[in-house]
Amino acid sequence: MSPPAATSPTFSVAAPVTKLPSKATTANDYAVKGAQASIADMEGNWDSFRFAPIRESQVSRAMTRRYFEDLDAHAESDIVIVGAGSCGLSTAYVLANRRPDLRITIIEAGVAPGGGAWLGGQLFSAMVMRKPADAFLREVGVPYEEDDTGNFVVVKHAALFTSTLLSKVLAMPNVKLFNATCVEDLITRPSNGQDVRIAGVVTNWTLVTMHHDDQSCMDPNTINAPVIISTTGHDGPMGAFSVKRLVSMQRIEKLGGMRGLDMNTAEDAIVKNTREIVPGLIVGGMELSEVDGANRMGPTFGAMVLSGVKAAEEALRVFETRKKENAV
Ligand code: 48N
Repeated sequence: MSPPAATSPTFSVAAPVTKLPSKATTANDYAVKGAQASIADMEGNWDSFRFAPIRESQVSRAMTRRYFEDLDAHAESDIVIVGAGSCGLSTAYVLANRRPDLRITIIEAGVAPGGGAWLGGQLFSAMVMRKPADAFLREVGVPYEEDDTGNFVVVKHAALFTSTLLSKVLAMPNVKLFNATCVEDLITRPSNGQDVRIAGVVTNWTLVTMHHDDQSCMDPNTINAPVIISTTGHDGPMGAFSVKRLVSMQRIEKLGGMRGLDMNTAEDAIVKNTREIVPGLIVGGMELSEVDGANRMGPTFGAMVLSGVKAAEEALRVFETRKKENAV
């Protein structure tokens, strides 16, 4: 006999109202679908203030129902972006705007997306972007100051850039961010004989991924997609994940290894060389410096956003090719 399904009392919900009684201050005043109290209704009325009623299971169901609906839908994605740093988020912003018809999935190992873009450099707040990356800031709507040289702009706090970009990306209906989730392998398909092309990602909760060595096997989950964009950076516990995995699966021979800091050389190279490294896998941002042996640029972020713009362009080219080949 199946266990009794937990049933929560169903609250009777009155017809949606557009306007609350003039001074809505009791819980019942709010607990009508569509009712919208204002802050002014509450100010000065704290003695009688109460939240609308709830049952804990309703919170659980509100979260889990949506999460697993998303997981089910995104099991087949059009494009997966690995890493929600400045490059990955810029890629997602461009892709989702240019192709609202595509199902875009972002996998971010950290609880907090944003990667290294919450601070400018050495924990200083301001973020520098060399022109013409200011064009991206204007498109996203991030305020900045022009430097007197005319060669670069400064966002007063890196978190202003990252939070603005993140809010725009998360608000897009065709984008889903799975954070605290790690890509711990790549899905492959045979391609041209002994080669393989990338056809999806293998994921696990990041906390599980971090403990494969000290726990028994904990199998992963999977997401199929014809195009993967890897922007896992060069830093942190999982930096350059995908290109390191290509070496360990002997799909590429070795990594070039990131070179010393040279802003002028580094930023042009990262943007120009953002590309499909192996069929189905595009690499951008600082992960690219590891595979190409490119210089690092240090605390300037223009290459990250414009590498994202180029990665999005490359991804759409690859996506259309795969669609023609019907290669999934
Ligand atoms: O910010 P990062 O590290 O990477 P990018 O390429 O978006 O931006 C790089 C930039 O922050 C710099 O390093 C600057 C310009 N400095 C350069 C220099 O010379 O020092 O973001 C990568 C994201 C992080 O949030 C990671 O948590 C995440 O990728 N990540 C992963 N997410 C899921 N699965 C993985 N396997 C994984 N590995 C990393």
